[in-house]
Amino acid sequence: GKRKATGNANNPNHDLCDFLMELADYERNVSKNVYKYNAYRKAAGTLSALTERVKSGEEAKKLPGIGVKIAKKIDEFLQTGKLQKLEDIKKDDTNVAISLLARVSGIGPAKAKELVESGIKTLEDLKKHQDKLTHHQKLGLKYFDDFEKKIPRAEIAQIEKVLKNAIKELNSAYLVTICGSYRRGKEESGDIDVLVTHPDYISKAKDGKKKAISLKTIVECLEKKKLITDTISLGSTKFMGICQLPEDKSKPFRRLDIRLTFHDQYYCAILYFTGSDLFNKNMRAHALEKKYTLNEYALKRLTIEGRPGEAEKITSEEDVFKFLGLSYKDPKDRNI
Ligand code: DCP
Ligand code: MG
Ligand code: MN
Repeated sequence: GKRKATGNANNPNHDLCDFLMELADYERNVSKNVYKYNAYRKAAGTLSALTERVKSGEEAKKLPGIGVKIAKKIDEFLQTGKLQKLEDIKKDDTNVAISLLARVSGIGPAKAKELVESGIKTLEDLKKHQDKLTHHQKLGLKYFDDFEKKIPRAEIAQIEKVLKNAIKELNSAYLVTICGSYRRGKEESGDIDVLVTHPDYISKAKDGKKKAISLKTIVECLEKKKLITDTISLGSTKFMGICQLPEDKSKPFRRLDIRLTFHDQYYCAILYFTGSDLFNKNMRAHALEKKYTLNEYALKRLTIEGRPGEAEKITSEEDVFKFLGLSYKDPKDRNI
């Protein structure tokens, strides 16, 4: 898997965010410490939202998600222009190799470590040992350079047009929403996250009625339109694959995810897939405090025994915020 972006290039704390994200990657890919991974990411997220340059660790410590240890690292970086811990990590070839291989789509930290321990340390090595890779990992390797490139907002808007036209040609009642960082208004995205539903596709409907709605049909249609170029995996509700703008073959290949969700679960799904993942985490924690459980399917009140009850009737994202006693947050304000 690859690295997440924090903020933009004109962020005055860009270099600090970079070193925190490098530490985050190291914790995820090499140490496999998810706790530290999230802590560094949260701190980077906080700094990326500032409009002023941080002057000291002391000052940074007052901000959410920055404690004593990260404050000390910020001081070291501000004073010396580098971080010894990162320099040491980078001196170790094994760390560097694991981090590189873990950037291939489909290769996780465990697989990256296993490969490096078997002597495979570069993308060239990997190309020679494709028998050790899954279909997904082979595609990740093939499109390694393209997948490292961010997708400009304008290109996603073009892809959105092609996608919506094609799906609505199939059946005009389909509802299509591009979620993820694009919906949060980001200028660049790592991939394209699409959510599809249909008014007839509801969780309690008879199978016969549901059959008319099919993700496979949608995918085949998008292949015919030359938007989808490869399939990583296709299930009844989840497609993972690769697309390219049909009208411009000079454009990179892009990661595309499509999920088909029940109409009565659509707004919980939109909320979830709009993210950010940290925003979702906070919202789920808040839900628990209010004795609710929230996921990508439903919002359910917890019984006294702590078991989830019936799903609440949700017909908009606003509904979820209301049930939880929160004021509505626009997608662009969910970039934490
Ligand atoms: N998501 C989540 N928890 C995860 C992974 C994903 O809550 N562990 C949700 C929130 C994300 C959304 O799914 O915003 C889409 O996942 P992406 O990995 O595509 O993340 P983004 O679209 O936010 O960022 P990027 O621009 O990197 O694609
Ligand atoms: Mg995304
Ligand atoms: Mn995605």
